[in-house]
Amino acid sequence: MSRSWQLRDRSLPLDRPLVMGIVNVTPDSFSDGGSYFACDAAVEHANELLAEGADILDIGGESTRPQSAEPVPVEEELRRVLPVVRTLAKEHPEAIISVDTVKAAVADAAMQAGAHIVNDVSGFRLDAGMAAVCARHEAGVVLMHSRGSVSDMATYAHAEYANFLGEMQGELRERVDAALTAGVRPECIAVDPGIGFSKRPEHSLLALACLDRLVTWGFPVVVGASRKRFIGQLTGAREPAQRRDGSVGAAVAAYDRGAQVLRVHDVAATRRALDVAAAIHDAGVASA
Ligand code: HH2
Repeated sequence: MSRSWQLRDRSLPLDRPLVMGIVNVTPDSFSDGGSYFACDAAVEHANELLAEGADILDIGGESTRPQSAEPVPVEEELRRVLPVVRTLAKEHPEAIISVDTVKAAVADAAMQAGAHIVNDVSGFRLDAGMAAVCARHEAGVVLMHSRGSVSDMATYAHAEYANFLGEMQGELRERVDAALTAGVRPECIAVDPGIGFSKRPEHSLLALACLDRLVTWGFPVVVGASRKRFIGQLTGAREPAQRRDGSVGAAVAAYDRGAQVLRVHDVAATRRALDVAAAIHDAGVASA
């Protein structure tokens, strides 16, 4: 099946696994830096990820990490994200730029600055204006499953399920239907089960194991398992930065179950692993 994902004036073919490289612009991670240094460092990091084979750059100015998930005011998020989007759009006009935000004002400004995708970890739940902004710009959208607010969506505060797969898929489907009703074109939509978001490790494993159920909806499937807690638990790697090998394993397993976009920190390793997995997949298709 050769399809594509529509992103404003771009059409991204889905005939090979796509790597979405993570670029965080959170000045707290650049301890002594003001926004200028955070921007510089983010652009440099993005340049490295492109050289390593990233297909999409995902720029985020608000963390959902449990230990640092303070909501960021809209002006501050704009101050962090916009200079990076503008610089990358100018320096790499061919690059596909995604903005990781739950705020319509940030999405709108990022589109005007040259971004192509809105990656909303709330699936348009947290800002009533988000769907209209995305529809107006004909942006590519990633609708991710989560529950709760930015502050608690990556915790276990809402991780209670009677029937995990049924509830997760039902809630995500509601977000897809809301986007369609608001005028987002189906060919612009991708879905994401939200690994680690309002999910205990067993939920994340089940979401990955049963990814094929989301794939049958016909939208591209995005998976962001990179460096997440369940990988730390499975591999014993306490520090997120030590979780590369486990993350590559998760990316390959997700691709094997039909995911087309893998959101990762370690682009080079994931790219190489996915190229091998894709060659094996294609050889199987060719011989069938
Ligand atoms: N996970 C995080 C952020 N954005 N977007 C999508 N589509 N899917 C994900 O799984 C996803 C996401 C996790 O965010 P955070 O904990 O802030 O860390 P990082 O951005 O370094 O992954």
